[in-house]
This record gives sequence, structure tokens and C-alpha cells, in this order.
Amino acid sequence: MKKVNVAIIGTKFMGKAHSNAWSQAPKFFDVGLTPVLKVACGQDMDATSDFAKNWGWEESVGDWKKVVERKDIDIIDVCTPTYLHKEIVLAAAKNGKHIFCEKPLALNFTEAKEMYEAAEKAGVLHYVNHNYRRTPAIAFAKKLIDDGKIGQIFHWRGTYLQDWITDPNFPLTWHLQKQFAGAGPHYDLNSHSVDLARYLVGEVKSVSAMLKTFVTERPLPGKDAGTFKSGTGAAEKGKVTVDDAAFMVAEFENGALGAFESSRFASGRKNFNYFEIYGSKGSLAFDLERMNELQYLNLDDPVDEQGFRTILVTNSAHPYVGAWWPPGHIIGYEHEFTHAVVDFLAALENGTKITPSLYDGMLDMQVLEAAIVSSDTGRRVNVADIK
Ligand code: SOE
Repeated sequence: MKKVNVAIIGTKFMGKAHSNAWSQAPKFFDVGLTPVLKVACGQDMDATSDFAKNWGWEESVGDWKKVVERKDIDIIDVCTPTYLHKEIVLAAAKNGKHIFCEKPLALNFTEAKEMYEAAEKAGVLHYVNHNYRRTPAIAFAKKLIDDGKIGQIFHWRGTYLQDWITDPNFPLTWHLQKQFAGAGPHYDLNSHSVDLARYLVGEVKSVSAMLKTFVTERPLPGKDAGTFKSGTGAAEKGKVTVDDAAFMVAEFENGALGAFESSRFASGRKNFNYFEIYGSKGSLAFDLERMNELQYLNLDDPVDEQGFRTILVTNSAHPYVGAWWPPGHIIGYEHEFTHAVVDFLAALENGTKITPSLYDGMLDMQVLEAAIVSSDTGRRVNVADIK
């Protein structure tokens, strides 16, 4: 079996999810290329060494610039904070490495465009990990839509809500600083909703948006986070430079309308990724907290029998799930990442492309940036005007 050597850069939450996926893919799926977990790269050498041992990476290193130049590495998996994505992806492309990069792709459209063009010019396979496309229920929704079961789509309603920073004493981590994250939930969460909307409904023509920061200052992270510095009587604080919530309405190229909500202040919502799609022949609804189910309304049903029905998307006929367990034995959040790795390896083996590619990542960023311009100017913005 041909092997491909993978190097992962970034060893926190996404590093874990990706490591699990690279390990699980050949165990559960018939992959033509076997991924070798070659190198794990992180800033803290002790933590990276522990990470490598735990997940089965052969080596642990601290300098990503050396990793992307190694002749024995085929794939670079980027799991760092957003501000590092561009530099790593450009270096990986320059060295002819295939690219598997976390979302959001970049800090802005200009960066994303440069990254996409570099990867294309290098002729490498490139993918941005909007993992939710490979949730079986969402992949099945895509099939229903493509088969015409929903008919003409009138509107999309997407909401992605979390609540992990409602405490004003939550420290000023990189996620809350524009130079590192680009934006708050508008990038972190709404990027998923925009990607799903583009995947399921179509391209976005124009947007109007409002971004809001509720807590504008927070304690600095580290030893003084949330404590009082001696003698000053006040914790050292820093300015929050990203949104805490972002609401957006959109018109799609195909005439459909869309509503998008994203927030990290929705108390009680831990990872509430939810959408509804309403069409001329039916409707769909998906809730990540019930991720093995798809709500489906079919207007061809006899009128007195019409209503949303719950499809348990766990049959072998459904996308991906047959490789895991028998019908009804549900799967979880981490399985989408494995499905992405499986499809990436297949694309690499067959010399085909995979979506969402960096091209999709670039188009996602274009929509997101148009929304920021709209929020800043108070006017509706055509996505095509973001260049
Ligand atoms: C934010 O907490 C986050 O980890 C996002 O960054 C991920 O993309 C999302 O899948 C889960 O929540």
C-alpha cells in the first residue's frame, strides 16, 4: 500500500481532531493511500512531544519552516491560529506540499486569494476544512437538493451559536484579537454557515450585516488573567478587537434569500450549528446537536400526511456511515474530520480535486469580508465588489 507522509502544524483542539482523523481513516475506510503520521510541530516542545506520543506522530519539532522544506513530507496539515495560515500555506505550496488547512482560510480575502493562486500554481491538492459538509446528514441533504427534492430554494436560515466568552473575565486570547483571528464568531462560526450555504444553496450575491462587540475590554491572558496586579488595584486589560456576535442577511445569485446568525454570547448554546432550507417542493432542517438526523418535508406527500419527518441518517445507503457501524449506531463530531481525510486521500490518489478547496475558502472569505464592509458602512454590499 502506497504511503503518504503527513506533517501537522498546530497541536491544540484542531490538532487533536485532525490527528484522530488521520489515524482513523485507514482503519474504517478502504483508502488507496495510507497516511503516515510523520511530524507534529508546535510552539511548546514539551507539549508537542507529549502530543506526538499520544497520537502516534513519529517526531515532534518546533520549527514549521523546516518541516515544509522536508523532502520526506507529502502533506502539510495546518491547525494553527488563523494569522499563521497564509505564511504556512504559501511555504507549503512553494515546496510542492499538498495542503489540508483549517478554517477560516485567512485573515481576509486578499490573503485567501494569494493562498489559492499559489496552491494552484504549485499544482498541489488543496483543501480547507469546513468539516460540516461531510456530516452524513448534510451530505445527504445535498443529495436531496441535487436530486430536485426541495425544488427552487426560496430561503436559507443558518445559525451558529456558542457561549464560551459571556464571562467578562474570560481573558483576551488570540480568538478575540483581530490581528490573530481576523474576526470573532463572524469568521470562526459564520464561516461554517457561509460555506454550508454556498454548498447547499449557491453563491452569495450581496449581504447586509451588523457586527457587535458586547465586552470591549478583557483581562490579559497568562499569569495576570483575571487577577489584580499588585499595587495597581486593577487587572491588566486589553481591548477586544473582534465581534462577539454577527448577524447577516444575504441575497444569493439564484434569487434565494438568506439569514445568518453567529454569536459567542448565546448563553446555553454550546455548539449550536443549525440551518433550515425552504423550497418549492420541500424543506430541510439540520441541528448539529442531533447530527445523525435530518428533518425533511416533502410537499409531494398527500396533504393530510405532510409534515417534517425525521430521517435517521445512519443507513449504509447514506454518505460515509456504512464504513462505521450498523444502522442506528450513531456517529459524532469527530467523524466528519475522518470523512474529510478519506476524501482528501482519494483525491490525492486519483489526481482529482476536493471541495471545499482553497478556491471555496477564498469565496467564503469574500462573503465574510463583504459583511464586515456592510457593518462598517451601514450599507448593502455586493460580494463581487470585494477584490
Ligand atoms: C470554536 O470553538 C470552534 O472550535 C470552531 O473553531 C470550530 O470550527 C467548530 O467546528 C467548533 O467550534
